[in-house]
Amino acid sequence: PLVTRVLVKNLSALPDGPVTVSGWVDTVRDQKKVQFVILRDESGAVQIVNPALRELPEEAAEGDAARLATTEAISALSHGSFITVTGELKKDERVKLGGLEVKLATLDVVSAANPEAPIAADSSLDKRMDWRFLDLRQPKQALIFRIQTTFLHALRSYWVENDFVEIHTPKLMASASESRAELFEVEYFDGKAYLSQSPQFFKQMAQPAGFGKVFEVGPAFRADPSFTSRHATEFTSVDAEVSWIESHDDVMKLHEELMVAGFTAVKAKHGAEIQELFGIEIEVPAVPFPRIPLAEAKQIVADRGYVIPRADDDMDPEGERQIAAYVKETYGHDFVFLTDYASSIRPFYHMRREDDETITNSYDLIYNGTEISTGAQREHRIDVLVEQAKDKGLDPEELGFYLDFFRYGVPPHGGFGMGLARVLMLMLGESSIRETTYLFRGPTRLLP
Ligand code: AMO
Repeated sequence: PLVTRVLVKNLSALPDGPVTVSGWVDTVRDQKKVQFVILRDESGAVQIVNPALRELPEEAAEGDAARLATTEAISALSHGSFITVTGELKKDERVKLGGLEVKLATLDVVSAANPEAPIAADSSLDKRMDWRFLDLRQPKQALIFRIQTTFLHALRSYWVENDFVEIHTPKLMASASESRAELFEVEYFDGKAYLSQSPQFFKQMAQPAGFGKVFEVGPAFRADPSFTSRHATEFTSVDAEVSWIESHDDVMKLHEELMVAGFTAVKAKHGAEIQELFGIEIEVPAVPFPRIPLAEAKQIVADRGYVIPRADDDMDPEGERQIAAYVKETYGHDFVFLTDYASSIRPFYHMRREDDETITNSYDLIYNGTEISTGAQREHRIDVLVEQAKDKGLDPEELGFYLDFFRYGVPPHGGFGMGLARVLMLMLGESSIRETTYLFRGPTRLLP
């Protein structure tokens, strides 16, 4: 049977008496007469106390040999070893750590740790990535993934309550799903396959399939060689796609409701811990989020004295920071939808405006100064879609399977894709998505 251990956080609710706790050795204070071990499990830390017996008295009592062995075992404990302790729980207000301690009866060193720890608190991020499992033992790092769980759970609850269908689209593809430039090619028997860059085509497929509303949380791959703090070669993409929209505004409404659901749950469950470990007060964003057409946003940024250096029509990272600062000052909001991106910089499947085909019905969601998401209404009229594909230099032949979706009755639809690690990075004020990705993948990182 499994050891019936008690989680450290639950000790305070127990009466004084016998308990079993298991966890990792945090620190050992090995004093002559008494030994203290701070034991940490996934829920917290507790002090273990052991009256030391350094040598056998001439007239040794029964159990003295065992006490001597335990004392020596504690002296030899290395940081990070996994131990199980049985003993007597005793409340004691003088104990700073949780107002209780466990007086040790037996010690079982289940799995000893090498005494030389490969990383310390001040190790470089790269070194910490090398030893990610040890890095994740720190309560602050572990909290990130509890927050992620809560956030995604809230999104899922929203989706389930609102009748969405969960889909799992293939990650092996016969063609690109976004830009060809960022495509990973893999050998596929006698031919080639490509790793999926986005569930884009297949979440759209669910619309003519009659699913109505779908979502997916899954991996996306981008052969992006850059080493920025916000790019990974593999990331978790949070996608939604819905039928019967009138414009991208309906997608934005869905998007902001989801963010409110996610942030509300995170604040309720982890607000205090986030305050303590990250020094950040989680704010549930007010709806509607500000919406600013891109052209206007660029003018605002220019008026603030920042000239976007790129010749094309996109917003660069500094421009995103500038517009976010403006929105924060003007509306007190951390989120902003930038809308109406130029057709020239958007994929062929974005619907273009009826009155101005140089503009798409699309948006980017910026949070604390960084893009976390792209969304759009899709072009569902086959003739227009084919023209737009050609306009982008794409071969309609190669897109055949996708174009067929639009030849047998497809409702107007739209959706968005959002980078999960980016949301967490910006929510927690972290400087890189390496911190908020369980195991980061980048141009020079495939291990562990
Ligand atoms: P896009 O390419 O803008 O849109 O990606 C959507 C969101 O995914 C995240 N993201 C990344 N995160 C980490 N590393 C990367 N290399 C990376 N690339 C993208 C970002 C980005 O905002 N199919 C469309 C979405 C849609 O229209 O539904 C798409 O993939 O947070």
